[in-house]
Amino acid sequence: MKITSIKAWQIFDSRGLPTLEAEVTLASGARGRGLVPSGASKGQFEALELRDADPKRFRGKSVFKAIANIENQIFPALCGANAFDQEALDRMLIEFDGTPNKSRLGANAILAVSMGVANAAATMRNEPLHSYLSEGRGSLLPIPEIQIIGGGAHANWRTDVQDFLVIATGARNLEEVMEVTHNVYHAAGDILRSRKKYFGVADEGGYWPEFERNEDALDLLVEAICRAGYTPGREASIALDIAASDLYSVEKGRYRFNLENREFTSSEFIGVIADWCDRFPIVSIEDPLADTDWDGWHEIIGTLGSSIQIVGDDLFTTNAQRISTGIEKCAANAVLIKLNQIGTVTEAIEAIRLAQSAGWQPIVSARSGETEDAFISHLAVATNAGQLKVGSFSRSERMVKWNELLRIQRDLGARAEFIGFSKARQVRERKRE
Ligand code: 2PG
Ligand code: MG
Repeated sequence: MKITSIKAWQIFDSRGLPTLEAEVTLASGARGRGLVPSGASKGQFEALELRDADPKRFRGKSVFKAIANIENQIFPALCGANAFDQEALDRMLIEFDGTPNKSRLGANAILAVSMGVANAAATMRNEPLHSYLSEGRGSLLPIPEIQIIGGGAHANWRTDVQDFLVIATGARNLEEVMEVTHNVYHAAGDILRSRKKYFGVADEGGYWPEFERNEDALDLLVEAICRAGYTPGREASIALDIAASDLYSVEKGRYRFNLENREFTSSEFIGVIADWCDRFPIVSIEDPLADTDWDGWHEIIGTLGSSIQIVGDDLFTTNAQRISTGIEKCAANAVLIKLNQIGTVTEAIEAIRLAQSAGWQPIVSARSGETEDAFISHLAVATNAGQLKVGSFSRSERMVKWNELLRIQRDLGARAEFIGFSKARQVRERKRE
Protein backbone atom coordinates (compact mmCIF):
# COMPACT_ATOMS: atom_id res chain seq x y z
CA MET A 1 0.00 0.00 0.00
CA LYS A 2 1.77 3.06 -1.32
CA ILE A 3 2.42 6.37 0.38
CA THR A 4 1.05 9.16 -1.83
CA SER A 5 1.36 12.22 0.37
CA ILE A 6 2.99 13.44 3.59
CA LYS A 7 2.04 16.83 4.98
CA ALA A 8 3.18 18.40 8.24
CA TRP A 9 2.28 21.42 10.33
CA GLN A 10 3.03 23.04 13.63
CA ILE A 11 0.75 22.23 16.58
CA PHE A 12 1.17 22.94 20.31
CA ASP A 13 1.91 20.62 23.21
CA SER A 14 0.50 20.54 26.75
CA ARG A 15 2.86 23.33 27.82
CA GLY A 16 1.64 25.48 24.91
CA LEU A 17 4.98 25.08 23.12
CA PRO A 18 5.31 24.32 19.40
CA THR A 19 5.64 20.74 18.24
CA LEU A 20 4.74 19.03 15.00
CA GLU A 21 2.18 16.77 13.46
CA ALA A 22 2.57 14.87 10.20
CA GLU A 23 -0.20 13.33 8.15
CA VAL A 24 0.61 10.38 5.91
CA THR A 25 -1.86 9.49 3.14
CA LEU A 26 -1.91 6.18 1.25
CA ALA A 27 -3.09 5.46 -2.28
CA SER A 28 -6.39 4.12 -0.89
CA GLY A 29 -7.01 7.47 0.79
CA ALA A 30 -6.32 6.01 4.27
CA ARG A 31 -4.62 8.59 6.49
CA GLY A 32 -2.59 8.45 9.69
CA ARG A 33 -1.10 11.13 11.90
CA GLY A 34 2.01 11.31 14.03
CA LEU A 35 2.08 13.82 16.91
CA VAL A 36 5.42 14.39 18.59
CA PRO A 37 5.81 15.03 22.34
CA SER A 38 8.67 16.95 23.98
CA GLY A 39 10.61 16.54 27.22
CA ALA A 40 11.84 19.13 29.74
CA SER A 41 14.38 17.00 31.61
CA LYS A 42 16.02 15.69 28.46
CA GLY A 43 18.90 13.24 28.44
CA GLN A 44 22.09 14.39 26.75
CA PHE A 45 22.16 11.23 24.64
CA GLU A 46 18.69 11.69 23.14
CA ALA A 47 18.15 12.03 19.39
CA LEU A 48 17.99 15.67 18.34
CA GLU A 49 14.74 17.62 18.51
CA LEU A 50 15.10 20.12 15.68
CA ARG A 51 13.92 23.63 16.56
CA ASP A 52 14.38 26.79 14.52
CA ALA A 53 16.24 28.79 17.19
CA ASP A 54 14.86 32.02 15.77
CA PRO A 55 14.41 34.26 18.82
CA LYS A 56 11.84 36.36 16.99
CA ARG A 57 9.43 33.45 16.54
CA PHE A 58 7.91 31.30 19.28
CA ARG A 59 10.88 32.07 21.58
CA GLY A 60 13.14 30.09 19.27
CA LYS A 61 11.05 26.93 19.62
CA SER A 62 9.17 26.82 16.31
CA VAL A 63 9.62 23.68 14.18
CA PHE A 64 9.28 25.05 10.64
CA LYS A 65 12.63 23.58 9.54
CA ALA A 66 11.53 20.11 10.65
CA ILE A 67 8.25 20.60 8.77
CA ALA A 68 10.14 21.65 5.63
CA ASN A 69 12.38 18.58 6.00
CA ILE A 70 9.30 16.35 6.05
CA GLU A 71 7.65 17.90 3.01
CA ASN A 72 10.71 18.64 0.87
CA GLN A 73 13.06 15.79 1.76
CA ILE A 74 11.34 12.91 3.54
CA PHE A 75 8.22 12.81 1.38
CA PRO A 76 10.13 12.65 -1.97
CA ALA A 77 12.27 9.84 -0.48
CA LEU A 78 9.27 7.82 0.78
CA CYS A 79 6.76 8.59 -1.99
CA GLY A 80 5.47 5.29 -3.40
CA ALA A 81 6.98 3.19 -0.58
CA ASN A 82 4.96 0.41 1.04
CA ALA A 83 3.42 1.65 4.30
CA PHE A 84 2.98 -1.90 5.58
CA ASP A 85 6.74 -2.34 5.87
CA GLN A 86 7.28 -0.18 8.94
CA GLU A 87 10.74 -1.53 9.62
CA ALA A 88 12.04 -0.95 6.07
CA LEU A 89 10.60 2.56 6.05
CA ASP A 90 12.14 3.40 9.42
CA ARG A 91 15.51 2.06 8.23
CA MET A 92 15.22 4.23 5.13
CA LEU A 93 14.56 7.25 7.33
CA ILE A 94 17.56 6.45 9.54
CA GLU A 95 19.86 6.01 6.55
CA PHE A 96 18.49 9.04 4.75
CA ASP A 97 19.22 11.17 7.81
CA GLY A 98 22.67 9.61 8.04
CA THR A 99 23.68 10.98 11.46
CA PRO A 100 23.92 9.03 14.74
CA ASN A 101 21.43 11.31 16.52
CA LYS A 102 19.11 12.21 13.63
CA SER A 103 20.37 15.76 13.65
CA ARG A 104 20.19 16.33 9.89
CA LEU A 105 16.44 15.95 9.47
CA GLY A 106 15.50 16.16 13.15
CA ALA A 107 14.24 13.26 15.26
CA ASN A 108 10.92 15.10 15.65
CA ALA A 109 10.48 15.21 11.85
CA ILE A 110 11.43 11.53 11.49
CA LEU A 111 9.25 10.35 14.37
CA ALA A 112 6.14 12.24 13.17
CA VAL A 113 6.43 10.37 9.86
CA SER A 114 7.24 7.02 11.47
CA MET A 115 4.16 7.24 13.72
CA GLY A 116 2.02 8.59 10.89
CA VAL A 117 2.94 5.63 8.67
CA ALA A 118 1.99 3.15 11.41
CA ASN A 119 -1.35 4.88 12.00
CA ALA A 120 -2.12 5.07 8.27
CA ALA A 121 -1.32 1.38 7.78
CA ALA A 122 -3.48 0.39 10.78
CA THR A 123 -6.36 2.49 9.41
CA MET A 124 -5.91 0.86 6.02
CA ARG A 125 -6.13 -2.59 7.62
CA ASN A 126 -9.10 -1.41 9.66
CA GLU A 127 -7.32 -2.59 12.81
CA PRO A 128 -6.59 -0.86 16.12
CA LEU A 129 -2.97 0.28 16.25
CA HIS A 130 -1.94 -2.17 19.00
CA SER A 131 -3.22 -5.08 16.95
CA TYR A 132 -1.61 -3.84 13.73
CA LEU A 133 1.78 -3.29 15.40
CA SER A 134 1.78 -6.72 17.04
CA GLU A 135 0.02 -8.68 14.33
CA GLY A 136 -2.55 -9.52 16.96
CA ARG A 137 0.02 -10.80 19.47
CA GLY A 138 -0.18 -7.97 22.01
CA SER A 139 -2.48 -8.78 24.91
CA LEU A 140 -0.77 -7.71 28.15
CA LEU A 141 -2.28 -4.61 29.74
CA PRO A 142 0.53 -2.53 31.23
CA ILE A 143 0.60 -1.68 34.94
CA PRO A 144 0.34 2.10 35.22
CA GLU A 145 2.87 4.13 37.16
CA ILE A 146 0.99 7.31 38.06
CA GLN A 147 2.43 10.59 39.32
CA ILE A 148 0.88 12.11 42.46
CA ILE A 149 3.36 14.97 42.93
CA GLY A 150 5.48 16.54 40.20
CA GLY A 151 8.76 18.31 40.99
CA GLY A 152 12.15 19.03 39.44
CA ALA A 153 12.16 20.51 35.95
CA HIS A 154 8.36 20.08 35.84
CA ALA A 155 7.72 22.36 38.83
CA ASN A 156 10.35 25.07 38.61
CA TRP A 157 12.64 23.05 40.90
CA ARG A 158 10.37 23.33 43.91
CA THR A 159 11.69 19.86 44.87
CA ASP A 160 14.86 18.20 43.60
CA VAL A 161 13.23 14.83 42.98
CA GLN A 162 11.17 15.00 39.79
CA ASP A 163 8.36 12.45 40.09
CA PHE A 164 6.64 11.02 43.16
CA LEU A 165 4.40 8.26 41.83
CA VAL A 166 2.23 5.36 42.96
CA ILE A 167 1.90 1.89 41.53
CA ALA A 168 -1.21 -0.08 42.48
CA THR A 169 0.84 -3.11 43.49
CA GLY A 170 -2.12 -5.05 44.87
CA ALA A 171 -4.43 -4.53 41.91
CA ARG A 172 -5.76 -7.62 40.18
CA ASN A 173 -7.00 -5.84 37.07
CA LEU A 174 -6.95 -2.47 35.33
CA GLU A 175 -10.21 -1.32 36.94
CA GLU A 176 -8.68 -1.82 40.37
CA VAL A 177 -5.57 0.11 39.30
CA MET A 178 -7.74 3.01 38.18
CA GLU A 179 -9.81 2.96 41.35
CA VAL A 180 -6.82 2.81 43.70
CA THR A 181 -4.99 5.54 41.81
CA HIS A 182 -8.07 7.74 41.62
CA ASN A 183 -8.57 7.42 45.36
CA VAL A 184 -4.93 8.04 46.29
CA TYR A 185 -4.61 11.02 43.91
CA HIS A 186 -7.71 12.73 45.31
CA ALA A 187 -6.81 11.86 48.92
CA ALA A 188 -3.45 13.60 48.41
CA GLY A 189 -5.32 16.66 47.09
CA ASP A 190 -7.63 16.64 50.13
CA ILE A 191 -4.67 16.52 52.51
CA LEU A 192 -2.92 19.41 50.74
CA ARG A 193 -6.14 21.47 50.75
CA SER A 194 -6.70 20.86 54.46
CA ARG A 195 -3.13 22.08 55.14
CA LYS A 196 -3.57 25.11 52.90
CA LYS A 197 -0.78 23.70 50.72
CA TYR A 198 -2.82 23.17 47.58
CA PHE A 199 -1.23 25.18 44.79
CA GLY A 200 -2.59 23.46 41.69
CA VAL A 201 -0.66 21.04 39.53
CA ALA A 202 2.76 20.76 37.86
CA ASP A 203 3.51 19.98 34.18
CA GLU A 204 2.30 16.38 34.22
CA GLY A 205 -0.81 16.91 36.35
CA GLY A 206 0.68 15.85 39.71
CA TYR A 207 0.23 18.30 42.60
CA TRP A 208 2.57 21.25 42.84
CA PRO A 209 5.07 20.44 45.59
CA GLU A 210 5.33 22.82 48.57
CA PHE A 211 7.72 21.02 50.89
CA GLU A 212 10.74 21.78 53.08
CA ARG A 213 12.50 18.51 52.25
CA ASN A 214 12.21 16.00 49.39
CA GLU A 215 11.31 13.37 51.95
CA ASP A 216 8.18 15.30 52.99
CA ALA A 217 6.64 14.31 49.65
CA LEU A 218 7.20 10.65 50.55
CA ASP A 219 5.41 11.21 53.86
CA LEU A 220 2.50 12.77 51.98
CA LEU A 221 2.28 9.78 49.63
CA VAL A 222 2.12 7.35 52.55
CA GLU A 223 -0.52 9.49 54.23
CA ALA A 224 -2.56 9.71 51.02
CA ILE A 225 -2.46 5.93 50.56
CA CYS A 226 -3.69 5.49 54.16
CA ARG A 227 -6.33 8.25 53.84
CA ALA A 228 -7.64 6.47 50.74
CA GLY A 229 -8.16 3.37 52.89
CA TYR A 230 -5.22 1.27 51.72
CA THR A 231 -2.12 -0.23 53.31
CA PRO A 232 1.11 1.32 51.94
CA GLY A 233 3.18 -1.35 50.27
CA ARG A 234 0.19 -3.60 49.78
CA GLU A 235 -2.54 -2.10 47.58
CA ALA A 236 -0.37 0.88 46.60
CA SER A 237 3.39 1.44 46.67
CA ILE A 238 5.72 4.29 45.80
CA ALA A 239 7.83 4.86 42.68
CA LEU A 240 10.27 7.74 42.19
CA ASP A 241 11.92 9.39 39.22
CA ILE A 242 14.88 11.21 40.71
CA ALA A 243 16.08 12.44 37.28
CA ALA A 244 19.50 12.62 38.93
CA SER A 245 21.42 13.86 35.87
CA ASP A 246 19.85 17.24 36.66
CA LEU A 247 21.23 17.11 40.22
CA TYR A 248 24.78 16.09 39.28
CA SER A 249 27.85 18.23 38.77
CA VAL A 250 30.35 16.43 36.55
CA GLU A 251 33.16 18.79 37.67
CA LYS A 252 32.56 18.18 41.36
CA GLY A 253 31.42 14.57 40.98
CA ARG A 254 28.66 15.44 43.47
CA TYR A 255 24.87 15.24 43.65
CA ARG A 256 23.03 18.20 45.12
CA PHE A 257 19.66 18.66 46.84
CA ASN A 258 19.15 22.42 46.53
CA LEU A 259 16.00 22.32 48.64
CA GLU A 260 17.98 21.03 51.60
CA ASN A 261 21.33 22.58 50.69
CA ARG A 262 23.06 19.20 50.84
CA GLU A 263 25.70 17.62 48.61
CA PHE A 264 26.61 13.98 48.25
CA THR A 265 29.18 11.74 46.62
CA SER A 266 27.71 9.00 44.49
CA SER A 267 27.94 6.45 47.33
CA GLU A 268 26.44 8.89 49.84
CA PHE A 269 23.58 9.58 47.43
CA ILE A 270 22.96 5.84 47.10
CA GLY A 271 22.92 5.75 50.92
CA VAL A 272 20.16 8.40 51.01
CA ILE A 273 18.10 6.44 48.50
CA ALA A 274 18.68 3.13 50.30
CA ASP A 275 17.55 4.75 53.54
CA TRP A 276 14.33 5.94 51.84
CA CYS A 277 13.80 2.40 50.57
CA ASP A 278 14.14 1.10 54.15
CA ARG A 279 11.61 3.55 55.53
CA PHE A 280 9.07 3.92 52.71
CA PRO A 281 7.24 1.34 50.57
CA ILE A 282 9.28 2.12 47.45
CA VAL A 283 9.22 -0.44 44.65
CA SER A 284 10.76 1.44 41.71
CA ILE A 285 13.38 4.18 41.26
CA GLU A 286 14.11 5.82 37.92
CA ASP A 287 17.37 7.63 37.19
CA PRO A 288 18.69 7.39 40.76
CA LEU A 289 22.08 8.44 39.37
CA ALA A 290 23.42 10.60 36.55
CA ASP A 291 23.70 9.35 32.97
CA THR A 292 27.51 9.37 33.13
CA ASP A 293 27.88 7.75 36.56
CA TRP A 294 28.08 4.10 35.40
CA ASP A 295 29.96 3.07 38.56
CA GLY A 296 27.17 4.50 40.69
CA TRP A 297 24.57 2.57 38.70
CA HIS A 298 26.53 -0.64 39.16
CA GLU A 299 26.78 0.06 42.89
CA ILE A 300 23.07 0.76 43.34
CA ILE A 301 22.14 -2.45 41.56
CA GLY A 302 24.36 -4.30 44.05
CA THR A 303 22.66 -2.53 46.97
CA LEU A 304 19.02 -2.40 45.89
CA GLY A 305 18.66 -4.27 42.61
CA SER A 306 17.36 -7.51 44.13
CA SER A 307 14.35 -5.82 45.73
CA ILE A 308 13.76 -2.57 43.80
CA GLN A 309 13.08 -1.88 40.13
CA ILE A 310 15.99 0.34 39.03
CA VAL A 311 15.01 2.18 35.83
CA GLY A 312 17.33 3.87 33.32
CA ASP A 313 15.76 6.79 31.45
CA ASP A 314 18.40 9.47 30.74
CA LEU A 315 21.00 6.71 31.12
CA PHE A 316 19.71 4.76 28.12
CA THR A 317 17.59 7.26 26.14
CA THR A 318 15.82 4.31 24.44
CA ASN A 319 19.06 3.64 22.56
CA ALA A 320 19.78 -0.05 21.94
CA GLN A 321 23.54 0.49 22.07
CA ARG A 322 23.37 2.19 25.44
CA ILE A 323 20.96 -0.45 26.76
CA SER A 324 23.39 -3.20 25.62
CA THR A 325 26.20 -1.45 27.48
CA GLY A 326 23.94 -1.26 30.54
CA ILE A 327 23.19 -4.97 30.33
CA GLU A 328 26.92 -5.78 30.09
CA LYS A 329 27.73 -3.53 33.03
CA CYS A 330 24.75 -4.79 35.03
CA ALA A 331 23.71 -1.19 35.59
CA ALA A 332 19.90 -1.39 35.96
CA ASN A 333 17.04 -3.86 35.71
CA ALA A 334 14.47 -1.76 33.84
CA VAL A 335 14.43 0.69 30.92
CA LEU A 336 12.19 3.66 30.21
CA ILE A 337 11.03 3.75 26.58
CA LYS A 338 10.27 7.10 24.96
CA LEU A 339 9.62 7.23 21.23
CA ASN A 340 11.11 10.67 20.73
CA GLN A 341 14.35 9.85 22.55
CA ILE A 342 15.27 7.59 19.64
CA GLY A 343 13.06 8.82 16.79
CA THR A 344 11.43 5.81 15.09
CA VAL A 345 8.77 3.28 16.05
CA THR A 346 11.02 0.41 14.94
CA GLU A 347 13.94 1.43 17.16
CA ALA A 348 11.63 1.90 20.18
CA ILE A 349 10.26 -1.62 19.65
CA GLU A 350 13.82 -2.95 19.33
CA ALA A 351 14.75 -1.31 22.63
CA ILE A 352 11.76 -2.97 24.29
CA ARG A 353 12.69 -6.38 22.85
CA LEU A 354 16.29 -5.98 23.98
CA ALA A 355 15.20 -5.20 27.54
CA GLN A 356 12.80 -8.15 27.53
CA SER A 357 15.44 -10.54 26.24
CA ALA A 358 17.71 -9.60 29.17
CA GLY A 359 14.89 -10.15 31.67
CA TRP A 360 14.68 -6.38 32.25
CA GLN A 361 11.41 -4.48 32.59
CA PRO A 362 10.56 -2.05 29.77
CA ILE A 363 8.33 0.88 30.80
CA VAL A 364 6.72 2.76 27.93
CA SER A 365 6.61 6.45 28.81
CA ALA A 366 5.15 9.78 27.76
CA ARG A 367 7.05 13.08 27.92
CA SER A 368 6.34 16.03 30.19
CA GLY A 369 5.25 18.02 27.13
CA GLU A 370 2.49 15.85 25.64
CA THR A 371 -0.25 15.96 23.03
CA GLU A 372 -3.75 14.54 22.78
CA ASP A 373 -2.30 11.43 21.12
CA ALA A 374 -2.47 7.93 22.67
CA PHE A 375 0.03 6.08 20.45
CA ILE A 376 2.04 4.93 23.48
CA SER A 377 -0.92 3.13 25.08
CA HIS A 378 -1.09 1.00 21.92
CA LEU A 379 2.68 0.56 21.81
CA ALA A 380 2.71 -0.74 25.40
CA VAL A 381 0.04 -3.35 24.66
CA ALA A 382 1.45 -4.27 21.24
CA THR A 383 4.84 -5.12 22.73
CA ASN A 384 3.49 -6.73 25.92
CA ALA A 385 5.79 -4.26 27.67
CA GLY A 386 4.04 -4.60 31.02
CA GLN A 387 4.34 -1.05 32.41
CA LEU A 388 3.23 2.42 31.31
CA LYS A 389 4.11 5.85 32.72
CA VAL A 390 2.25 8.89 31.38
CA GLY A 391 2.24 11.40 34.23
CA SER A 392 -0.62 11.96 36.61
CA PHE A 393 -4.32 11.27 36.95
CA SER A 394 -5.54 14.64 35.69
CA ARG A 395 -5.30 16.79 32.54
CA SER A 396 -6.53 15.42 29.27
CA GLU A 397 -3.13 14.91 27.61
CA ARG A 398 -2.52 12.35 30.41
CA MET A 399 -6.03 10.93 30.80
CA VAL A 400 -6.31 10.28 27.06
CA LYS A 401 -3.62 7.60 27.48
CA TRP A 402 -5.27 5.94 30.51
CA ASN A 403 -8.70 6.12 28.86
CA GLU A 404 -7.31 4.60 25.67
CA LEU A 405 -5.95 1.73 27.73
CA LEU A 406 -9.47 1.07 29.02
CA ARG A 407 -10.72 1.08 25.42
CA ILE A 408 -7.98 -1.33 24.34
CA GLN A 409 -8.99 -3.62 27.20
CA ARG A 410 -12.58 -3.64 25.95
CA ASP A 411 -11.35 -4.22 22.45
CA LEU A 412 -9.22 -7.22 23.50
CA GLY A 413 -12.09 -8.72 25.48
CA ALA A 414 -11.26 -12.12 26.89
CA ARG A 415 -7.76 -12.00 25.37
CA ALA A 416 -6.73 -9.10 27.64
CA GLU A 417 -4.19 -10.15 30.27
CA PHE A 418 -3.16 -8.37 33.44
CA ILE A 419 -0.28 -9.55 35.62
CA GLY A 420 0.12 -7.82 38.97
CA PHE A 421 3.34 -5.95 39.79
CA SER A 422 4.84 -8.61 42.07
CA LYS A 423 3.97 -11.51 39.79
CA ALA A 424 5.54 -9.72 36.81
CA ARG A 425 8.70 -9.23 38.85
CA GLN A 426 8.87 -12.93 39.73
CA VAL A 427 8.49 -13.87 36.07
CA ARG A 428 11.39 -11.55 35.12
CA GLU A 429 13.58 -12.85 37.93
CA ARG A 430 13.08 -16.41 36.77
CA LYS A 431 14.05 -15.31 33.28
CA ARG A 432 17.23 -13.62 34.53
CA GLU A 433 18.30 -16.75 36.47
C1 2PG B 1 10.88 11.63 32.58
C2 2PG B 1 9.88 12.42 31.77
C3 2PG B 1 8.46 12.12 32.12
P1 2PG B 1 10.64 14.59 30.52
O1 2PG B 1 11.91 12.15 33.03
O2 2PG B 1 10.69 10.44 32.78
O3 2PG B 1 8.23 12.25 33.51
O4 2PG B 1 10.15 13.79 31.84
O5 2PG B 1 9.67 14.30 29.44
O6 2PG B 1 10.65 16.04 30.92
O7 2PG B 1 12.01 14.08 30.21
MG1 MG C 1 12.68 10.13 33.80
